[in-house]
Amino acid sequence: MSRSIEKAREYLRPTKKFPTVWCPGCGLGIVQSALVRAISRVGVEKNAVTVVSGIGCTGRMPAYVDFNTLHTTHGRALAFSTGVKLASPSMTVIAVMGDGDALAIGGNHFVHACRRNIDMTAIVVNNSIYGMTGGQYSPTTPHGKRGTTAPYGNVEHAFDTAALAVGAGATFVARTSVYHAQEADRLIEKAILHRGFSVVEIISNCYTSYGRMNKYTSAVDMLRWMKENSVPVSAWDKLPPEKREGKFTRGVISEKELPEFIEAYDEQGRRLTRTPAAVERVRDILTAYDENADRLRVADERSGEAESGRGENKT
Ligand SMILES: Cc1ncc(C[n+]2csc(CCOP(=O)(O)OP(=O)(O)O)c2C)c(N)n1
Ligand code: SF4
Ligand SMILES: [Mg+2]
Repeated sequence: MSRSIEKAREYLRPTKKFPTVWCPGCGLGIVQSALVRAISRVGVEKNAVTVVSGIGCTGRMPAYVDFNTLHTTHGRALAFSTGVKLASPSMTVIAVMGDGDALAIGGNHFVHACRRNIDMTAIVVNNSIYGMTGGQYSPTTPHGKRGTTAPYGNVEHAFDTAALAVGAGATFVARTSVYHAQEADRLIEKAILHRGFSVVEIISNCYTSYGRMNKYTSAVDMLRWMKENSVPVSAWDKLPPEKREGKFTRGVISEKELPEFIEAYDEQGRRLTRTPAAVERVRDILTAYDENADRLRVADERSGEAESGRGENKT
């Protein structure tokens, strides 16, 4: 058996959960393979990895990959991921979210996770639509494109997910597409190795809920669009503005070093406990807390006695 098949067996749940629920030609299988290859290359123990998702077709991924997995609520993958990471800082935590999951219902969580810089990775599978629920337009549906809730074309303008992540403070931001499958695993690998909050946006195809409605002829036609309309970051600046229209950049878009949240928080705690005044203050707070608890207990006992006294009078 080849090494890659061995790895696939080790990191997937083929006997329990396959075949997947995904439609033939869906980009999600490519994203999942890229994720598995990236984790395999990083070489982290599979029990030291947690993959978290919200809801949607993308949200099904934790069923198929054999790490610690959480399939949570719509828009809250990053909240659960934050909990996992704070409880277990040595864990490699990866949240996999659809565009609706990450940027509509989870938009608030997304921007604050970017700002907070906790050492975890967010993979946003951007298929420009709510795939699972049948094609409602999402915050990344391009202007003019159709969805079941925009039958005459979307009048809104789409988020640029990567630009949003950079603006909100994410310290590693990259983008690619499912057509560029090998680039996808290289970027996920870099994102996992980055110390801080990393975002990888993967432009994906949903022929069932988006492609058909927008005059693509097949899933392959959508992959062709990705090939022809993406530009490596290094070539973008040389492109005249009129040739940029409707295209997206791919590669590492932004990378910087900033103190990681858990390290910064721990360091602050160490600094405070080294200050005698801070120790004194914590002691005062705990004493006040104990005294208050005593007062409440006594009040409770008294009201219990009064209740039973009233009961006795009635009989
Ligand atoms: C709180 C809540 N609101 C709405 C839904 C219905 N719902 C399920 S999946 C989904 C959209 C999924 O779109 P996206 O996140 O882009 O994932 P995709 O299916 O495209 O991968 C919605 C609105 C839900 N499950 N929970
Ligand atoms: S509905 Fe779209 S996103 Fe969902 S599995 Fe089918 S092709 Fe993929
Ligand atoms: Mg989607």
